[in-house]
Amino acid sequence: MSTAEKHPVFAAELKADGTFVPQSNLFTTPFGYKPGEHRPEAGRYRLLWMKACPYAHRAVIVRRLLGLEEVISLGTASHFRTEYGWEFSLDEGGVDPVLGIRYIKEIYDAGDPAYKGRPTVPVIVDTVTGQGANSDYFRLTNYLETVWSPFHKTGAQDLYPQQLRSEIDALNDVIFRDINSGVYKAGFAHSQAAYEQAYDALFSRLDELEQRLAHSRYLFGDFITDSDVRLYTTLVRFDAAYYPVFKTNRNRLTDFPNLWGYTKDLYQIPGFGDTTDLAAIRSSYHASPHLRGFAANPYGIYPLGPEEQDFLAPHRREYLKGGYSR
Ligand SMILES: N[C@@H](CCC(=O)N[C@@H](CS)C(=O)NCC(=O)O)C(=O)O
Repeated sequence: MSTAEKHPVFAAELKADGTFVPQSNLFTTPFGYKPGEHRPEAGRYRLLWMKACPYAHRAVIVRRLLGLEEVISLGTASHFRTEYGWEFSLDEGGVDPVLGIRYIKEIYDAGDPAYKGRPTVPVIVDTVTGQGANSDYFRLTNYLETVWSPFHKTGAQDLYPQQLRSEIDALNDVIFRDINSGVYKAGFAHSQAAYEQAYDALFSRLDELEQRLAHSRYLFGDFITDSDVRLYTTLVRFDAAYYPVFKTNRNRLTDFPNLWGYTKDLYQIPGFGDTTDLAAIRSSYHASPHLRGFAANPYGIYPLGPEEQDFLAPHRREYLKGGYSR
């Protein structure tokens, strides 16, 4: 495809050299307790997601790990994109039962009637005003981990420990640039050079993390942090979606012994595997109308593997008690 024939959904985000540069977020007012911020409040906010999206999935995992299910409600759009974007077709009557909306686009249109970007998930909506509160997919988990702490369940783990924040932030930046967004930069590239650049950066970063995880059960030791959630949501989609559809195929996740064991380990922890819908992931990336062209999939066939049993196999990482070397 030449750069003259840009993909209709992503056209605004494709540069002249064929590079994919994601749009910026519409709802960016932080959660917090200062004037002008969205004050955390139990029962007021609703997180909207669709199950195939790695960025939305990480907010859903953190919500579960921190025990915020009763505090922030969850609305689930279908993982098949319509011409108007994500639709609540899984719900009775095709509308979100709390917000009464049919499309996530309605939240974006209400926030900015002139909005021309893609209406994306995750987005947290204020159910009192019906307005979008925050769609900052990069920071959303950090808000849940910090300013939402008065609402965490008793004994919730600290996913963003104060003394590690600068290291977590630095690692999150490279995980985002080369891995989370890296697979999209490869998949949505409209030039060979842009694809190869993203592919090389992705696999050199995965090689680096493969080494890091040889001696450390999780990225920072024997405890889970925000960085593990971010890495997991891309890895668990890798062989099902990115390898075949986005052509990130130097090798599969299962060819990296440590990254594969690490992904199974996380999958088997409540909050990770039980929020991962492999069937939704497989069918969305392969057969959602807006992605079919990337997989040259004119008939919308989607694959049956990998399956849950693959992720439930023994990982044998329990003996790794930490020891990640800085
Ligand atoms: N909010 C970010 C990232 C989140 C994102 O890309 N979400 C995807 C799903 S993973 C989405 O909602 N896409 C909507 C669409 O493509 O229309 C963005 O605007 O690019």
